Amino acid sequence: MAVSWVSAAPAIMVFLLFLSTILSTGSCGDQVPLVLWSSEGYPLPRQSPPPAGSVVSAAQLDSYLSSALSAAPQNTLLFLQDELSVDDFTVFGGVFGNKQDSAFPHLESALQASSSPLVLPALSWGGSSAILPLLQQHLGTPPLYLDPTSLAQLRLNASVPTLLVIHLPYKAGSGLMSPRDALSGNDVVIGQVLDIMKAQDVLYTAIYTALKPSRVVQDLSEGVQSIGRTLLQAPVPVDPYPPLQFPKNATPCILLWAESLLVSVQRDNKWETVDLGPLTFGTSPNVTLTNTMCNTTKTRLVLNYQDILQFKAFSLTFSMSQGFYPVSARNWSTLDFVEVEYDGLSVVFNGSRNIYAPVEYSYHCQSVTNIRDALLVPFNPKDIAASQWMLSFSDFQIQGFNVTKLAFSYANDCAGFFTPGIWMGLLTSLLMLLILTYGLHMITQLRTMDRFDDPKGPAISVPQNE
Ligand SMILES: *[C@@H]1O[C@H](CO)[C@@H](O)[C@H](O)[C@H]1NC(C)=O
Ligand SMILES: *[C@@H]1O[C@H](CO)[C@@H](O)[C@H](O)[C@H]1NC(C)=O
Ligand SMILES: *[C@@H]1O[C@H](CO)[C@@H](O)[C@H](O)[C@H]1NC(C)=O
Ligand SMILES: *[C@@H]1O[C@H](CO)[C@@H](O)[C@H](O)[C@H]1NC(C)=O
Ligand SMILES: *[C@@H]1O[C@H](CO)[C@@H](O)[C@H](O)[C@H]1NC(C)=O
Ligand SMILES: CC(=O)N[C@H]1CO[C@H](CO)[C@@H](O)[C@@H]1O
Repeated sequence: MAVSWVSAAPAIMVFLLFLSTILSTGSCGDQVPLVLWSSEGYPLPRQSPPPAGSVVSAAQLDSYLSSALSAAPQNTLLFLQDELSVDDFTVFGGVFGNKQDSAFPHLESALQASSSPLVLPALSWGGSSAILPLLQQHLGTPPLYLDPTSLAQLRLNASVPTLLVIHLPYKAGSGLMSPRDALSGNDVVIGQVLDIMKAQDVLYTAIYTALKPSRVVQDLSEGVQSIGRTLLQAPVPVDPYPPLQFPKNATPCILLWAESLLVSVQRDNKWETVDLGPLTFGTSPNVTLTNTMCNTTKTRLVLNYQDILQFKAFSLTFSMSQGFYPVSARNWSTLDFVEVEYDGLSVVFNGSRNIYAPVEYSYHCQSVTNIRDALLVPFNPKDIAASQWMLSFSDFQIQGFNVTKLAFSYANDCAGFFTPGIWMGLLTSLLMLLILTYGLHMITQLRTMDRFDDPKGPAISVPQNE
């Protein structure tokens, strides 16, 4: 063959370049949160937070930092974690007033003590990599990198501005550490540093952010209203049916929509299934909402049916609550429980820390189920009755708070855009493309040889037929 590896090398380089651009542009929609606070009793200038859902760019960060640092103590601590997303604050943070189950007890106390912390839930990734140069520029001092193990030797002089960069050591993943353990390990380090500052009477400004997001979240930059499930945002004619609302003839406080609500029960080793969707939505629903209630912090939607799966009385209850999570500085709503009641018995499934949305948003998920990588887990894992029920809600959307009209707000989706499946598909197609490119390249390089022998030797003479 006349193709050499040398001639194929440019094609491979081009491919690798292509791959790296894809990888980097695929992530530019990702955001990390940033939390800025100052030592106790040293108020930061009050700044209006960015509107919900908007992404803070590097330039906006610059203006936030310059007004914060103009008045704040000049000793600045930058806590950099490898990965962090605003969702970590909800999933692992404590609900307001309850610090026991929080992974961030030190951070939460520091924020509560500080008079006006600044929380930017979504800082663009470009902005987060610009933070160190920006701080250096504002403070006029080079960063000092600090290893948490050398914390004990830290001696600071309050009158000399310093920029301390503390790379938080714990990292989730690689099977060694759960995300929660990594976050609480890092929180302990934050607590130690803050204690040292306090012990040495040094006033400080602290910033907690990350190098990259811990999970890829949806890009909210295009504005809260314009994206998401536009199909359900307004009662457009395309809608197969409107969402279920409660109360019926007034401004609703709860909205629910699903393509299907499948409920299965196991009886004598056989599964019996019913789709409650047609009984719940559409033109001829046969459901009552007795016992449904809502107030500003708790919502309970009870769907009561009759003669379902051979049960006389059957109900499905969705319990939601909302609360303020200090670290993310906003209220989040969670779907806490889904309860199945059948003829006086009941099984309860927990969804609390998996199913959540900012309180102004609705929650949407293509599939909410208690089977396999489930969002709903049995409240009591030992409860045998729970294993005899399967719930599977598809194209599920619920909003229990801040409903203002008969349409869902922007939906917080349970799946980020770049799911593992999408990545695998993308990489597989790129690999195929490489093989194809290489094949094509080989074909174009193919040349018929004009000689069949050593070109330096005498030419072959082919005897001609007379
Ligand atoms: C802090 O720095 C100032 C100015 O450099 C110096 O005068 C002072 O002695 C230092 N204080 C301590 C405790 O080192
Ligand atoms: C609702 O369901 C019950 C039980 O299956 C049935 O008896 C009743 O006729 C239904 N009502 C309507 C309006 O379909
Ligand atoms: C909302 O309802 C729950 C449950 O009924 C109750 O515990 C709570 O006090 C109520 N909150 C308000 C603000 O009414
Ligand atoms: C946020 O939650 C708290 C309770 O944790 C509640 O008092 C407050 O009204 C909520 N704010 C909004 C805007 O819903
Ligand atoms: C279900 O939720 C409750 C309260 O949110 C919690 O106490 C309980 O541990 C949870 N159960 C499981 C199995 O996660
Ligand atoms: C009806 C209702 O709860 N409206 C609230 C929705 O959220 C906005 C922003 O947090 C509040 O200002 C409204 O009062």
